[in-house]
Amino acid sequence: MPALVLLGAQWGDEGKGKATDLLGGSVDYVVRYQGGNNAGHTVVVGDQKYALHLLPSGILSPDCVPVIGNGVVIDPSVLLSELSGLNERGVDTSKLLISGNAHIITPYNVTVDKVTERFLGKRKIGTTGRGIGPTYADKINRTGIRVQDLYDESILQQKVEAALEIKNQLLTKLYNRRAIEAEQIVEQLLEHGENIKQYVADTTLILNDALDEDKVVLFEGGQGTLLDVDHGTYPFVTSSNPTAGGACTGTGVGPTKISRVIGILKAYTTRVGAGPFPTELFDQDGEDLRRIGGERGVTTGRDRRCGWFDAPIARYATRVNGLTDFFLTKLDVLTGWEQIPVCVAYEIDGKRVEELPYSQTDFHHAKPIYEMLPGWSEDITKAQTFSDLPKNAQGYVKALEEMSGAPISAIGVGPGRTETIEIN
Ligand code: 2SA
Ligand code: GDP
Ligand code: MG
Repeated sequence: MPALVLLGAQWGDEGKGKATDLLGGSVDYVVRYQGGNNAGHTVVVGDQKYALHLLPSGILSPDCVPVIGNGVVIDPSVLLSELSGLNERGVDTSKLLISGNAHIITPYNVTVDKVTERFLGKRKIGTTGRGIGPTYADKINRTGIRVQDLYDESILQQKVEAALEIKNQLLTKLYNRRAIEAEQIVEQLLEHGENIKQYVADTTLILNDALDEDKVVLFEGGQGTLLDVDHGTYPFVTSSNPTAGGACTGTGVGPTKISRVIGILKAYTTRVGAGPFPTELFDQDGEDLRRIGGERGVTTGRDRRCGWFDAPIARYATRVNGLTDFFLTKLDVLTGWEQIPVCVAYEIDGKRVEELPYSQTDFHHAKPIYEMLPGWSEDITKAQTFSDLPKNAQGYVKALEEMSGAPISAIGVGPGRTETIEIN
């Protein structure tokens, strides 16, 4: 088992943090490959709860090397405060490695993110306001600042000035804001550079060497398949590639090294921010899923939109990621419903459609076609094996597996490490 990818099969918050932590004990490296501190990954270890934003969830496994790959965007002040927060709680973070090619989220990227959302008004994306989109835009525009730039003052100065030339036009002329001074930004970035210097490395070389030595590397995705800038519900997406291909471009490890791609799949569906969501619930069931599932943004504290399970989404995730298996999470949240609706297909303009439509107009018009599955009322949080589950819960899992196009190899029945059923 050389390299494996673990990613979100829906719109994020499927429980990737818990799943990564679970595998953390048996892998040598855990690598974030995209996104930044827009992510919020929750890990519960015993009575301790950790909310990780930028650091890979493997940081909580003492023998595992946590890596931030080149595809990630890094806000250095957030990174430093996350590190010191973990240190205060006794977590050893000294093994962390950061790619020198990763891009830096600068204060002006955060400003542009926030003012753009305000400017868009009703058409806003509902971003996390962490500067993610503008930082990736700078990367693609070739006006970005990389980690390695923090160690060459003259280059940094030139790059920040060049980036601000356009941004200040935008801020002052369009958004009616004050211009941002390069001097102060450069000073701050140089200081951050010194503070993170000990972690900066050629992570691509290290990871490929590790794989050559038969070490196990886990790539941990942030957000989810439908938030992917290419394969998601564009424009209501994040600005990176959480899908499996992103693990290669975001780390410099080739696809031939990856032997397993695990999709984390919630037993129902949630989404944060704007955009289409066919099974969204606006009634008491939606409220109940939110309350019982604790569906609140880990980064922004926003309520998550909730709805029933959507099988075409799961099938789509299987297809675009080449999933080998799923971890089904939060099955316990569905305990107590007499019947559980599951979306098996859509009705679009009067026609039955089995697969996720590529046309966003069609997806906006998609109405879920539900099949009702019988629920269960027994507490399942203590279940350790598949046969410990009530018959109807077993039936629900089997039905989802059949509809989703890949086997389910683990089931989450609670937030804790041990509240997991592994299926061989
Ligand atoms: P951005 O900030 O540019 O990435 O926002 C673009 C869209 O991507 C969504 N997005 C997320 N969706 C779910 N979870 C995310 N992480 C946090 C969490 C979210 C939070 O774990 O709860 O706390 O609000 C995440 N990050 C980005 C975002 O909502 C936009 O729709
Ligand atoms: P991520 O972004 O995919 O890592 O997910 P989040 O941490 O944003 O949200 C998932 C939430 O569900 C967290 O609060 C987890 O502690 C919790 N969680 C994960 N798996 C399970 C599960 O099987 N059951 C329950 N009840 N909670 C879970
Ligand atoms: Mg999350």
